[in-house]
Amino acid sequence: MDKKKLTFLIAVILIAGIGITIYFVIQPPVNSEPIITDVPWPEDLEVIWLYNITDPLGDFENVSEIEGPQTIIPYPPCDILSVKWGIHGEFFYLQVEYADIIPNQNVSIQSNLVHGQSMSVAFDTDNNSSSGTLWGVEVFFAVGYIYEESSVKVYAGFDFLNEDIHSMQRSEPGELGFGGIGYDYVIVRYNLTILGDAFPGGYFTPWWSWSEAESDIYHHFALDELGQGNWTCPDLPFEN
Ligand SMILES: [Ca+2]
Ligand SMILES: [Ca+2]
Repeated sequence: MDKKKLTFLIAVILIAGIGITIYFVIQPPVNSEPIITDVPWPEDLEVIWLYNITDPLGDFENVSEIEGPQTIIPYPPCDILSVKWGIHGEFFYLQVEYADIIPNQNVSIQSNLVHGQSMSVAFDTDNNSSSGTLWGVEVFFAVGYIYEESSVKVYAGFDFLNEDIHSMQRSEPGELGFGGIGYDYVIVRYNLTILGDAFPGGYFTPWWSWSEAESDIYHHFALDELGQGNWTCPDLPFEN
C-alpha cells in the first residue's frame, strides 16, 4: 500500500467518527435525527445540482490495515455509484446513489453481521489546509443508516477544536428528503445558514468523500473511497 493511500485510510479511521463510530461507539451527535422543515423542496432537483461525481461499481478498498477483513468482501449497499450536490436557497443538497438498496435489517455475510453504514462529504471551505480539522476540513455533511432501527442519520459537523475530527463542537441535523432505508439512493439537505464561517461560500474548496459499512466484527467492514477533488462553491444567496 502506498503512503498516500495509507494516509488516507488512517485518516478514515479518525474521520470515521463522522459516519459510523459516532453512531455505534461514541455518543451520537446531538439532534442527529433528520428534521422536517416547512421549507418546500424544489420541484425539479435536477436543475440545482452543481457538482457530479461518478464512481465505479465494485471498487472497494482493502481495509485489512484499518480494522477490516483480510480480503475484500463486496458489499453493494455501501458501494457508491454517484454523488451530486448543489445549493438552492438556504440549503446544501446531496444525492447519493448506491449499487444496492439500503437494508432494513442486519445483513449476515461471511460470518459478519453488518448493522449500519454511512457516507460523508467533507470540505476545506477556506482552501487552507492549516485551518479546521484533519486535511483542513471546516465542515462535513454526513448521512448514515442503522438498519434495524430503519433510522437515517443526517447531520453536518463543524467547529473543530483541533485535528481530531471527534473534537467537533457542533453538529446540526439535516433533512431527509427522498430514499434512504429500502432504497438504493438518498437525497438529503442541510441548512447552510446555521454553519456560519464554516461554509461562507464563494471559495475554491477541496473535498473528500467516502462510504463505509460496519459489522459486529469489523469497524471497517467495507470501504468505498471516492477520494478527493476540488470544487468552486458559488457565492451564497445570503450572508453567512
Ligand atoms: Ca463505487
Ligand atoms: Ca481549512
